Amino acid sequence: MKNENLFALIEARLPRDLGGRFLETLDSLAYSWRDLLHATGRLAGWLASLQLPAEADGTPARVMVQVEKSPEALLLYLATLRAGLAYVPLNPAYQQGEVEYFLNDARPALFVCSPQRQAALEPVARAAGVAHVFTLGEGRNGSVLEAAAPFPDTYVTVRRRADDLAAILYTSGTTGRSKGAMLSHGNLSANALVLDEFWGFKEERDAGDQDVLLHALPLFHVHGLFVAAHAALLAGSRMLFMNRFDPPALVRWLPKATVFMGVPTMYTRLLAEPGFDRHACRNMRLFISGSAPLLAETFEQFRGRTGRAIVERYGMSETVMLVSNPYFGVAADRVAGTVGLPLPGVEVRIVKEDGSACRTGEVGQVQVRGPSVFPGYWRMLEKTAEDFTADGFFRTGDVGHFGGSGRPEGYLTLVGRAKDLIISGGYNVYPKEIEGYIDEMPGVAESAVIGLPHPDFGEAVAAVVVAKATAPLDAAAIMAGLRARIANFKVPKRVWVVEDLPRNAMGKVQKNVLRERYREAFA
Ligand code: MCA
Repeated sequence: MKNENLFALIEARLPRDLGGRFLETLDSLAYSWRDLLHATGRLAGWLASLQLPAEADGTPARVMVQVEKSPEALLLYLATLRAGLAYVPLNPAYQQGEVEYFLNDARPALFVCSPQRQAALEPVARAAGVAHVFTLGEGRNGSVLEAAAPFPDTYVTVRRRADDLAAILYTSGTTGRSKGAMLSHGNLSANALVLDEFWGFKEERDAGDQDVLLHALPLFHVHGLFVAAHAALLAGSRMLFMNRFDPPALVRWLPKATVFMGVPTMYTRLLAEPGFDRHACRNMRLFISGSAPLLAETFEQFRGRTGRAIVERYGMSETVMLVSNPYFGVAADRVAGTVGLPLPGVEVRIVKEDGSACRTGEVGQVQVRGPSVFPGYWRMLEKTAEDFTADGFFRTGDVGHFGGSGRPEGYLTLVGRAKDLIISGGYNVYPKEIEGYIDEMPGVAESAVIGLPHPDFGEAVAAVVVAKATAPLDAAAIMAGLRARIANFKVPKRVWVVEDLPRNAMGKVQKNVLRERYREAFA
């Protein structure tokens, strides 16, 4: 039987010259493909030595990781795959209370955090029943590396089947409770292989050219961890690795790169960078945008400045990548304002409320099925059942249409979300969660959290709060209170204290009225 572990696929495609560079950092550290094999070998050997117990049904133990971005964080992810364990990455911006929820939900056997946070988080992890707590720092430090150092640098990758759990990615939920999307080795491998061809990595490799990926995305989400990193790993491409998105440094590095993937905020920030022009992009063959809608205006401005047409694509944590504008063909095939065509093997349909199919141009719910679509949410059978149709399509919660408005037939345009979601700089935020925190504050009667147009983040989180008659409320105090409890990207960038919230005849808060009222707040 073939080993369907995603790491086995990566191993099968390693470049012949293992001495070649797999990763380079801004401060000139270089890692070869051999270093990748050896480091993940030692780390996987160490992970195996911990004998992290699988569940009775065979579900592998979880390794939860909340660390700053570093090459070693990427190696730890790959070693977790290699050891056959399930990787659960967390945004380092999450505060203690948020981490506590994830620990209690995923029940990891091992928790890895940054050294600075160990004192605060280790007791929380222990209380959640975590047996092992280790640290990994940004500068090649931390107890993980010390523990793994004595292990041999060879390791036989654990056999996994395609439907075995490889990772759990938490996504915020409409009810305010985050859900863990379970992704299998098969989900991740299938998607990586499709993108390898669809975006031209395979063709470049076959032609003997070497792609170089400029990696500036976080490593705890689908975009940076899976889409970008897997593309480079399967193609044997070098990664120019930036621990954080830094536009001037990125512009300096661009001439050495051929591929970049980013969220729209990164593209608008690049456009604000003086040296960002055709010359800086002279070796670039591919710019990918996703995680949030790319404005047609940004697409055009980018083309004017660089001569390159950004490839916008669409995916979710639950599905990995689903739809993409074409890479092959002519630039005019990339249609601004659309996310493009379903990827090979992915079925996308648009349906009405009653489940019947929409005509071309008609707006409806987007449903998807395919090899990269997840099997369900971690320990949420009912929620999983609700989100799949009887014939196995996942209800994305997004609303869109094929063709229409003068767009080519078969091209998907997203026009909104059935779920009340805010996307800020590529991060998803559900109002309900933030409202929950605000409503708990003393003196608050009720609140409505909305997304407002923002020039940098696309949308920004804002809150409209009603005070109890007894207590005056201070917007700044609400923001400070939230800052102490939730990740900074979720904290409203503006808070308004008002007498009451607009309601419809049924008594439901009219968020559309609020969005209209405050539309220009960040203009
Ligand atoms: C940072 N801040 C934000 C955001 N990022 N606020 C709202 N939304 C954000 N996205 C806060 C900071 O905490 C800080 O707050 C203030 O805004 C300014 O920070 P700044 O230094 O300008 O921000 P940054 O650190 O440069 O971050 C901007 C960023 C980052 C690089 C665009 O947000 C980012 O990496 N976004 C990418 C997210 C991503 O990978 N999404 C993929 C999800 P203060 O000063 O008050 O502390 S995967 C996904 O969605 C799917 C499935 C898909 O299809 O890809």
